[in-house]
Amino acid sequence: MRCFWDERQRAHAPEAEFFNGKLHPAAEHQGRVDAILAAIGAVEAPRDSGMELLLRVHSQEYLDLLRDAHREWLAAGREGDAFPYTFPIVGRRSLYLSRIDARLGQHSFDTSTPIGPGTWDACYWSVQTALAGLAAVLGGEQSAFAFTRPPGHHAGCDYFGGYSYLNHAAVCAEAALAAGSRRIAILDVDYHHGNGTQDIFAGRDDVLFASIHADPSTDYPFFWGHADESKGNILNLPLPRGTDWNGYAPAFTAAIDWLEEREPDLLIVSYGADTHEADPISHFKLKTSDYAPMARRIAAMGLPTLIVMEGGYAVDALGANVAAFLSGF
Ligand code: OKP
Ligand code: ZN
Repeated sequence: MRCFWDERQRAHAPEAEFFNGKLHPAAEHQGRVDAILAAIGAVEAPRDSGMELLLRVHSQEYLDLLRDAHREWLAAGREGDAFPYTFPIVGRRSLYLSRIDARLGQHSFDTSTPIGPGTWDACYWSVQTALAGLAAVLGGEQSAFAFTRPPGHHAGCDYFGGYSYLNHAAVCAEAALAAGSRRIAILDVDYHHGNGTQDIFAGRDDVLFASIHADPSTDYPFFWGHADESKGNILNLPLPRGTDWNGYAPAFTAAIDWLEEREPDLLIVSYGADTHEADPISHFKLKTSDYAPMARRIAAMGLPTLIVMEGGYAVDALGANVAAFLSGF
């Protein structure tokens, strides 16, 4: 399978994230990159297709913030990575203040997603990597893997969070529609609900979003991903902590059936390896040996398929998990 990656994606190197009342070493760190690259072998670098396709999903003022935030942070006399700390929860999002803290809070929903000096570059090239994978699929490859990093599925059209800044799956769905696809299926099998992707496409009939994830009553991102959000083009299948393949498989099959009934002509898989039993921030019990059968079932849909990388933080198992998943195609 053709795999895509750009070395400039390494430029995002967060030191820490804030949760449970303190800073923790960032889970989304460089070790993930080396683990995955070692396991997938040869990668192709993307060409630069510019900003145009990003703007089909993300707003200009949001993209401006991502690009400028760290410079403004330094100009305000701060050190290290830029973090939001106050959010316009009572409304007034239209009160577009120019102070960096207000801009950060207006475009984010957590304190786990810092912006460093290299974040914009890494995110920009990560989207280009995704678009290169899409181009391969539209060009006739049955499947392709875009090693997108940092992840994307928590990012909305104008917000970051959950280690995500630009939503690769969403940009690729819009790009595919622009290139003539009729209906896109997005299957999200990361441990966490893909709230950004859901927000971006809710109410549409040309993009379907099916997600299997940890019950947001107990797990991040809490405020999205509940079963009762399923309607129209959205299907959420939350599962309890401790779920193993036996518990996972029925929901997974239901998601695939639901997508197939709606006759998409292209599939985008948001793949997270954080469903693995060893994942340090997650609580499912999938095994490395579960990923190839999972992927074979997806491949049996017979659709041109782009796989984009989301989470997966058990660095020692990560390479094997990604390789196992890709082997199923
Ligand atoms: C990104 B992706 C950890 C608290 C912060 C943020 C999780 C982001 C996951 N206990 N969690 O979906 O893998
Ligand atoms: Zn995740």
